[in-house]
Amino acid sequence: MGRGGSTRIGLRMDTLSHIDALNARYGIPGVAQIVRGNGGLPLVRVTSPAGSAEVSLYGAQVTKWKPAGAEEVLFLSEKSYWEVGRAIRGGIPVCFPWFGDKADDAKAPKHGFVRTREWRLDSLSALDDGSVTLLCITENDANTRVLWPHEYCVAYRITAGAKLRLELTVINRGRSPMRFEEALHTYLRVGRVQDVTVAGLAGTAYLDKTDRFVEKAQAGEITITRETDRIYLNASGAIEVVDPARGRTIRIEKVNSEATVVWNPWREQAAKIGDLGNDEWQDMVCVEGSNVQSAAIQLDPGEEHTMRVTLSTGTIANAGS
Ligand code: TA6
Repeated sequence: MGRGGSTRIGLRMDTLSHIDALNARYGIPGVAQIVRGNGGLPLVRVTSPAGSAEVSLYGAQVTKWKPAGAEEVLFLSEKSYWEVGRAIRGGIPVCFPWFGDKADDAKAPKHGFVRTREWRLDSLSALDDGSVTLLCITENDANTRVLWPHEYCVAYRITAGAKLRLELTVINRGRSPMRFEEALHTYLRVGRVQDVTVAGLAGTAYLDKTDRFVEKAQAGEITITRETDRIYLNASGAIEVVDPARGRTIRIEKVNSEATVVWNPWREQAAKIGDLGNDEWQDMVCVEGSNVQSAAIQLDPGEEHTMRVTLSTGTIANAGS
């Protein structure tokens, strides 16, 4: 290439920002763009015939998803921080390689460190059924090794359309066995949490985080009547969140996920969460496909594991009648 040509290209690359460069490479006109989201964080905005969605590359966090013709499914706090170093409050944070506090280090970041890192966008494409699929990747580096001494690759495929399909693959690239926890910490948007039923866990044992992790048995379906923070074990089946105020159900189907976390902070705990608006606790319930506690995953060198969570919505027959 002649001198003038390379200079021109050099100048263009200098002036293109990181986000513009991502959009030039991966954007699909009219279907998916990479734009500056809140706080200037890179955001993949999907507007496909089957549904719309937003995914922040910071944390590979789905922050919005709406099947065509339906209402928004995910809760996103009006007071969320959009700052590097802090997790986005709402949508679907990815928790890895531990869940909650790190067992041997109380100062380590809660829920691991991948929700507060920018992930690499690896591919973005439109599918024949009108949905859009993207692959985000995060890998170990010098910073992660300080917190967790393993070599890994996490590849997260997000497919947004009439359904939202989430596939989290973890690969052990090191030379020793690797044990980790993972959770897709899904904040569901509900009409009034006090009216909601979380169905599908009746009879299942859970660890009650509000009561020193004491193991209890779930009697009947779950209703939220106070602070609820539970890890259901041996809970690989589908869950249905029945939301009479919005006249809809949200179904959560899981593959290779043995634990399900259900969380609502209720009034008093919510007041201590700086990035949750007044009374917003009533608008959300978290139902989290996960492998945590006794369901943590162990991988030998070279092995990989994929957990899949699929969300879909339905209407409640005779809602409002
Ligand atoms: O998934 C439930 C939980 O572990 C709760 O204990 C609660 O603290 C919540 O996650 C939110 O955690 P965060 O670090 O995002 O404030």
